[in-house]
Amino acid sequence: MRIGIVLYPTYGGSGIVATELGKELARIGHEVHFITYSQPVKLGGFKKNIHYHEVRVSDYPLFTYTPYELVLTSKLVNVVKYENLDLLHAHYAVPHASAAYMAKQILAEQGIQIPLITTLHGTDITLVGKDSSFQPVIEFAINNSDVITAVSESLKEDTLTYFEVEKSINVIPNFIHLKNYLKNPNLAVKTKYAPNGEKIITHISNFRKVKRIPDLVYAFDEINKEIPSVLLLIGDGPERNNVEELCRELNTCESIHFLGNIKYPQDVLQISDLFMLPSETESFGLAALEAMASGTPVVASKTGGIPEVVEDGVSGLLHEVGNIDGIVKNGITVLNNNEKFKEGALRKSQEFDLQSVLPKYLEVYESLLSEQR
Ligand code: GMT
Repeated sequence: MRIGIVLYPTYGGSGIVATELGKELARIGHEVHFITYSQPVKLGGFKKNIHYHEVRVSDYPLFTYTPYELVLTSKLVNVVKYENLDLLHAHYAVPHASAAYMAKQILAEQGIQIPLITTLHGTDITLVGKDSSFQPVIEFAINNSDVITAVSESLKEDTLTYFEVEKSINVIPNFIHLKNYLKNPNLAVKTKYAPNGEKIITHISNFRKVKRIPDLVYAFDEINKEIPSVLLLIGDGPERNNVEELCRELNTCESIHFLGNIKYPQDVLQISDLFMLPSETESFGLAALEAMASGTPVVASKTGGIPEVVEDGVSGLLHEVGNIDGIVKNGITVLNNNEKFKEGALRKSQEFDLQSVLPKYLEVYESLLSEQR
């Protein structure tokens, strides 16, 4: 198959899942065309069957806002037409699914039929989708894609709650390549951050408000009083300055390290004793799955799709959103029973190995193409 993948190229989970899906499809022999505005962070170097088409937006003096969606649409039309694509897979509803729908209509006028699969990732529904300035476009894009997939049952439910959806939604969970996560931990790095055998607690996110990182910092401060620990914060985003200020206020900066974006987070997760994700909402929680696959148990909010990924009491412990005492209590319990939870985390992560999830996408692609013939 010749498959076009439209995605965000950044560190967000939707871009990571889309890139890993494309890389595996290419590895098993399909021709994959990534279409986005910059090289996807996880794409890596020169590989067989992988093509990258950059959407280049020029600044015209007339435009106050440069119309990325239109340039993307034109790019999609050209890539489908000249690379002879069999299908388009849009990750994230806006602007990817809506641009892909417009490209589909333009191509239809030229006698080219291109099936469109849209994967909903979460914030396109739970945050952006609720915003009335996007709602009609997202609803239209959902109803006019040939197939809709969502990354968790919870996201499917949210989509049905917020939108008038006429189509059925297939749940295909996120996945990871398990074999990339189980490596020997780098003990020299561990000693650098935890020279006196402190426990290592880790968080990874794009530092948006929805991640509730202050809850984590307050809870860490309490846990550290009971069990000497360090907190490694990975990622970057709008809340980082506030979080840095908070750790200065709490006088806990010595134990908190801001590491910024890291391409292979498993290197940090493998030396961690606990991963924390106190989000307000999370359609899936890919970072929690990455932690589990690295053998690191998770303490996270009982919200959205997280309970589908983190098995409460087995691969970690879940707390109500914003319950800082709950985070502290669960954190201490997991650190004191680390081996049991590590085992549970590894076991649960196996359900989400790429090898078990990929066939579900292939089945969708094949059934769409056979309808087309
Ligand atoms: O979590 C983010 O802020 C990034 C966002 C994205 O669009 O990449 O993540 C969403 O999609 C991920 C991949 O499907 C999910 O694992 C995240 O849970 C989801 N984020 C939220 O729902 C807040």
